[in-house]
Formats: sequence, structure tokens, C-alpha cells
Amino acid sequence: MCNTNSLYELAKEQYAAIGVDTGHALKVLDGIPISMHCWQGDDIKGFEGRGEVTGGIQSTGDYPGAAQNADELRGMINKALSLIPGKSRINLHAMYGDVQNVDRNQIEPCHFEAWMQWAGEYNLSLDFNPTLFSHPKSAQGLTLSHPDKEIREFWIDHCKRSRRIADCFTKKQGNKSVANLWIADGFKDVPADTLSPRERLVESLDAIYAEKLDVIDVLESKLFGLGLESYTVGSHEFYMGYAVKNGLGMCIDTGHFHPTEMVSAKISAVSLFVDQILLHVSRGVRWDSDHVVMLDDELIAIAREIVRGNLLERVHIGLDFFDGSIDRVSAWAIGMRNMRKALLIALLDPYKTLQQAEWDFDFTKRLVMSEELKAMPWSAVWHEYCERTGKPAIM
Ligand code: RNT
Ligand code: ZN
Repeated sequence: MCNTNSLYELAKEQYAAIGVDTGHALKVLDGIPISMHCWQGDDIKGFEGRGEVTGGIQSTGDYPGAAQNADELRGMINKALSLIPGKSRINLHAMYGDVQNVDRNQIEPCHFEAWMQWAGEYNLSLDFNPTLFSHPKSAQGLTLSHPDKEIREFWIDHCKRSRRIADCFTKKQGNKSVANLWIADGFKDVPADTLSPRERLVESLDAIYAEKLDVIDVLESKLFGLGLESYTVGSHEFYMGYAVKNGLGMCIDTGHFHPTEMVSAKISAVSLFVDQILLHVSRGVRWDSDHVVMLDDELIAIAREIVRGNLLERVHIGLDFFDGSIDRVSAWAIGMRNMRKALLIALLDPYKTLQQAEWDFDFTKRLVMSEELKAMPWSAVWHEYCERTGKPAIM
């Protein structure tokens, strides 16, 4: 007879033989928060009644069932969470509040009352993002770096208010809300002046972050967007510099670099100079296409960098993809489960042994072990985890 428990017992022994404690790995795994992005549920449309998505991002596909209102979206999230083991957080965007007739420069914590109540009921913590796209005042492709002071001020105001909403989340939930800022600002064609928009962005950011609040502020860079192919004001170098200089955090999105550039290769370097990092885990196919996160080599490499670098307290994991061509609830569950599977695989590594082999210049042992690890029975440990947490081992 082979039930999942006996498979786990066997796996436990196999891991013990290489010095890995599966029980400890599961305990650590269960406590790692992963922030699930609300915008997968409605194809990034939001509830302001606008409907059109602009800002260089796009969800494609017409699978039925996109959320039409916040109650529907929360219902879908609850359904997804029933399939997802471990500690989840929910990542909101400003356009998802009760904001039908409220412009972006008027949002208040009260517009997120229903979300806070729901989060309290299900013991979830909330993260937040201002929304600087899909709006008439972002239509020219520039927001915080716009040459018109009035437009800049509108968005500065929106961002300040967004940080206060995140601060309110922090107070309610008893842990810090991550407040991420991403703007699409850029040009379709080759700019004449790449400096001035960046100077204006620095000024806007200075104004936004002047107020000290109890949130984890992070800045998200990008390489390019649809219709904004030639120049991005908030590039990686720009935000890395601004974050280091001003003691802010960085958001690194896996789809925001050249296709051969790996985010897993950046984490340890950034972690030495930036205290708080948010990951937007996504999957670009040929470009920043935001496909559902797969359990691929890069995802496992990212999890290993976090675990091996002892960065679980400083690297916040969030997902960021939007696929409208498949069932949206399943899309969430697939991505969330894959992220946690990758973390489990990383936690089951005999890292100290690998590290020692490397320090001894025994690269043969390092390669032998790394390759053998690929055939270790982590899936039996995953099944055990799902069983213990009351979630389906197989969706
Ligand atoms: C866009 C960024 C950003 C958005 C969300 C909706 O390229 O990745 O994080 O996906 O803010
Ligand atoms: Zn992102």
C-alpha cells in the first residue's frame, strides 16, 4: 500500500540522509507570505467604470468570468485561496476601491473599507499600488514626469493619498503594507530629451515620499511598454539610484528586463544596497507578456536566491501576471502554488553542503549534488504540505 503519508515518510528519510529536515522546511514554508495581485481577476480594468486599459500593459483573451465588481472579485479571490496553501496577502490597486465617482486625487481609506473588512474576516493582509494608468490624465504617456505642473500635481496627490491608504492598512492589519509605485511614463519613439522627464520625476518622488509613513515603499522600474518602446523614464538605473539615495525599497518585476537578463541574478547584488525588495513575479514570453507563472528554472532560481541569501524578511514576494485566455481563478492558483513549490524546493536544498563544496573549490561535488537534487522527492513533501494545510495536493 502506498498512501501519500508513507510517500512522505520515505521522502523525509531521503532528505534526512543529505542533512535536510523536511519538517523544518515545511514550517518555514508555511510562514512565507506571498502577495496575490487582485488584477488577474478582471483583466486590470478596475471599478471606476472606465474599462479601457492604457499605459503599455495588456491582458489578452476572452475567457468568460472576469469580475465585474468588487464583490465578485473578492468571491473569486476566496475561491482561489481555497486552492492555495500557506500565508497569502492580497495586493490591491487604487482603481479597485469603491471609486465609481471618485477621481484618483480624491481617494481615501474609506473607499477601501469593504476590502479592509473582508481582509479582516479572512485574516488577510493588504498591499497597495497607486494607479497611474488607464486615466485621461495619463493619456499622453507621462504622469509624474509630465511637463505640465498641474498634471504632475494631480498624480503626486494621488500617490500621497495611496501611501496613506497603505498606512491605514498597516494599522489595521498589524504588519506593514507594501506600497509599490509603478508608472508607465515613456515615449513611443526616440526622445530628444531623456534628462528633463527624469529630473521632473525626481522632484515628484521627493514630494510623494516627504511624509514619513508606516509602509514599505518600493519603486518599480521597467524597460519598455506597448506604445512606449523607445524610452522609459523610470528605468532600472533611475530607481536603483533613487532608492539607494533615499533609503527606499525597490520592486523588481521579472518581466521588466531584456529577455536574457534574469532577476535571480540581481537579487543578492541589490540586497546589499537596498533594504526592502518587492518581487513582481511574472513570466514574459518573448516580451513583458505577463503570462501565468510556471514552475520553471528561473522561478526556482529566484526562490533559491531568497532562501540562500537569508532574505525572507527583506524580500517580499508578489505576483504580477494577467491572462484572460484561461480561467482566472485557476490562473491565480497555478501561479501562487508554483511560487510556493519553488520556495519548498529551495528550502529542501542542503545549502550548507553545497556552499562548503564551493568554498573548498570542489566544483565536482557542487555539480554532482546540484544535479542529483533534481531527482529528489520534493513532490511527496508538497503533497504532505497540502494535506496538512487542508488544500488539494492536485488541483
Ligand atoms: C506593469 C507593471 C505593474 C503592473 C501592475 C498592474 O508593467 O508590472 O506592476 O503590472 O501595477
Ligand atoms: Zn509589475
